Amino acid sequence: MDSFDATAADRFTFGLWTVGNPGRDPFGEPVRARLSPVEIVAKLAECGAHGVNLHDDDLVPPGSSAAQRDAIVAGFKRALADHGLVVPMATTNLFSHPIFKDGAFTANDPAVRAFALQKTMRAMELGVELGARIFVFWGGREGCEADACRDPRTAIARMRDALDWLCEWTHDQGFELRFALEAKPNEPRGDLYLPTTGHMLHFISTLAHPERVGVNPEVAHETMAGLSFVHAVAQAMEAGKLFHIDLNAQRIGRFDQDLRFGSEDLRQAFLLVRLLEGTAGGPKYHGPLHFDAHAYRTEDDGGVWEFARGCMRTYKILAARARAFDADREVKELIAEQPSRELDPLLGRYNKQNAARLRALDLDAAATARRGLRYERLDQLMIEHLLGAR
Ligand code: GCO
Ligand code: MN
Ligand code: MN
Repeated sequence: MDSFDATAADRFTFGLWTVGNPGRDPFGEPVRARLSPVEIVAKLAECGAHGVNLHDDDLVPPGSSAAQRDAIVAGFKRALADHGLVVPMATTNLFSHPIFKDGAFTANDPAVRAFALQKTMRAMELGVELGARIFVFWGGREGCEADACRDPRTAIARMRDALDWLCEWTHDQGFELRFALEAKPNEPRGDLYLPTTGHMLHFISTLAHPERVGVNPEVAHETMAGLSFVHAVAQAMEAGKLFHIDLNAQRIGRFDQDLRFGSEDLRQAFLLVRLLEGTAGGPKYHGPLHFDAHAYRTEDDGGVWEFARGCMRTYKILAARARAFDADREVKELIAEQPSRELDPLLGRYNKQNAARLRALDLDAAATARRGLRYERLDQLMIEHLLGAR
């Protein structure tokens, strides 16, 4: 045990489906036995996690009777209490059952949409019963291959109807649930609707109750689209919409890898942790730090817990590196370095007087353009901190 091992105060969470992933892939059968939710709770607590999240079906197998459901939930609650774990987030599986082959909330068949809403209402009741305050929407199969099957505008309108409906319903139930929308560009469908966090942020502004809805960006998903995950998260934070986050690792151009946090693109991982921890200034993220990742298919159960510890340790190591980087005097000087701040107030606010002053300014474009910005040095310092050389 060292200072990088996790404790509950670190707010780390895992999904039942993450450490419980048996290693099935499209080409091969499971390589590990399924762990029960109660076993997972005990193991996660031992590793220093703070919470566990779930899809409805991860805990209560589809087709369970009401009595079976209640017994499973009671047993799970006992395990949570015994091991001091919480359930900050819950979600619905709207992708495994064959009925969802053409999507859930966006499917053409109203019977599918009705089933999806009903399943989500029940999943919300389960989540609230377990204490969840955040409900994630990942549109697993909300997309298409044969694009002519539906006008994409209709798909978006149906998604809006479903979310508005569920916002009203949770309100009527007195549930204090906030919704977090998770974007993904493709997989398992050829194209998924609302494919990036940016698409989601705009979509939220069109909802009837936008204040109850935010985003759940995932490292792998924004990276699959070739975009900067850090910028997506920053935009969500700036809009007050980062309700939850899915941490993992991914290489551009690949299938959704959901790898151990920090195991690819350490540079993005460093910048992400720096942003979330606010070591460079600005508000920090206070929500759960959720790992939506799974162990390599090469691993046995021991490897799964190595994987879980690795996600959390890497986060904490990167947080320490980010603090050191932002406390470095040379780094501070390079970032603060500006020829003059005196134009900032003028640029920050339009009024007629400022417009007239700006119009009349004598700006030396050539001199400004000649100035080197020293970003090479700044970036090298970042790399040296990241590599532990400073
Ligand atoms: C993926 C997704 C899922 C969702 C999860 C919660 O990797 O394809 O990220 O893992 O996050 O289903 O809704
Ligand atoms: Mn995810
Ligand atoms: Mn993923």
